[in-house]
Amino acid sequence: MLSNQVVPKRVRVVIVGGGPAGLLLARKLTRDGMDCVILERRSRPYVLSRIRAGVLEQGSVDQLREAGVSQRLHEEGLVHGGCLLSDENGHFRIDFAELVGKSVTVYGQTEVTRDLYEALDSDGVPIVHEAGNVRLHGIDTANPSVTFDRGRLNYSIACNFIAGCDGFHGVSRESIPAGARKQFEKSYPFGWLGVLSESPPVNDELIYSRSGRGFALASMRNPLLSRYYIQVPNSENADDWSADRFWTELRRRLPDSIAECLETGKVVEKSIAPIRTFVSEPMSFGRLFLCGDASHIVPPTGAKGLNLAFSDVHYLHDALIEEYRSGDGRKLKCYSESALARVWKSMRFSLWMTNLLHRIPDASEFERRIQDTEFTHIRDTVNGRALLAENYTGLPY
Ligand code: FAS
Ligand code: PHB
Repeated sequence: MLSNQVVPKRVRVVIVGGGPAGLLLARKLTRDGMDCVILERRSRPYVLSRIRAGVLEQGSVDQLREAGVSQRLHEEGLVHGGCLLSDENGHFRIDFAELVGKSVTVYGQTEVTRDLYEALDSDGVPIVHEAGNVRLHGIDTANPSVTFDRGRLNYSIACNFIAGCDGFHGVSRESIPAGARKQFEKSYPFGWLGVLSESPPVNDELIYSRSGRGFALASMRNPLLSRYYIQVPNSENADDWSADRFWTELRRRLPDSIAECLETGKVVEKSIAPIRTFVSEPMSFGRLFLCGDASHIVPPTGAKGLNLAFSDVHYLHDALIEEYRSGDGRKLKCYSESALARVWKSMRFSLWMTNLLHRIPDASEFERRIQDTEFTHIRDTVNGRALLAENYTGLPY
């Protein structure tokens, strides 16, 4: 779908990828007078059909508010001052407000994406959907360009900079020569089987449960739409999980006092997301700058994926605007280092939360004792709880 107008032959920034990173960057650049175009491989209905993240850090909420895209977020988003952690011995609350004076907002990534698309349409930003065969050219020159096709037509757009916001499976990261990239990754032998159900959430705040049967998470999208996850082996197939089988297993992994309150409903989405970690360094090469999943993937346990994408956008927008207004490219030169510093902090926290809460299949008895001790340290000490609250609500940019 070609929205707004025809494809420009030159813009200041070509943004590859119309997910949350690309869309927020486009909105911020446009509001500061920088012209851009978004090239998105999929149709808009397809992009808006994806069910992904659910929790926004305060920094992400602030960015959306400053970008003038937070009206519905403030009307419909659920501000949470804490969350529950549970195991076989019961549950306890992490009080974000008391520990670090901050909160998070529950508002689905799908809704954030919808709000951003609507804002960009009203800005008149060209968004090319179903852009095929996107290729980046001259990224290590002063005259980069991007070509793509759509239907039977081929297009070429000259630009000053390219923002690679095209996710883990995009073309941008791979456009950086392999010899110039260093990649770090760790995979887990399990994933998250997630369901979206038309039923009221079992609790008014999120519950992270570490049970002997495996991890479970009780989340939500709104007072009538719940989001639940259970840890399953990578070998599992979502089609083998009926709704009844899922609800039965979820109840077994929640504290009894909570499980008995679980209201089930029609399951409107069911899928398994892999639990993996990935970082590709650097996040820039010549005139190409990577944002979000194009450069890094964090386990969803710490609710950091979407928030890290917005963190990158904060740094890249800041750097592009400085260069645009003053010609000073220093922040652009430091972009990768600045963004990666926060990426690795979020990666550390996400790995820590994942190792704390999941049943690690090949863990030794010694490792299980250490995991139990770590969990009781969080439960029994203010410092332990404050460490979790500080990272979960979002470290400063
Ligand atoms: P995205 O992947 O969202 O967007 C990239 C866009 O680029 C896509 O629209 C894609 O179609 C497009 N694209 C790809 N290749 C292209 C090409 N060659 N040309 C043009 N466009 C191209 N995070 C959390 O915090 N909590 C969660 O619970 C959570 N659950 C997740 C579940 C799943 C199944 C997945 C895959 C991710 C989940 N995440 C979660 C992480 C997720 O929210 C990402 O962090 C977030 O989408 C990152 O946004 P972007 O960087 O914009 O990447
Ligand atoms: C979600 O609601 O999808 C969600 C919430 C918190 C997480 C991960 C996913 O840590």
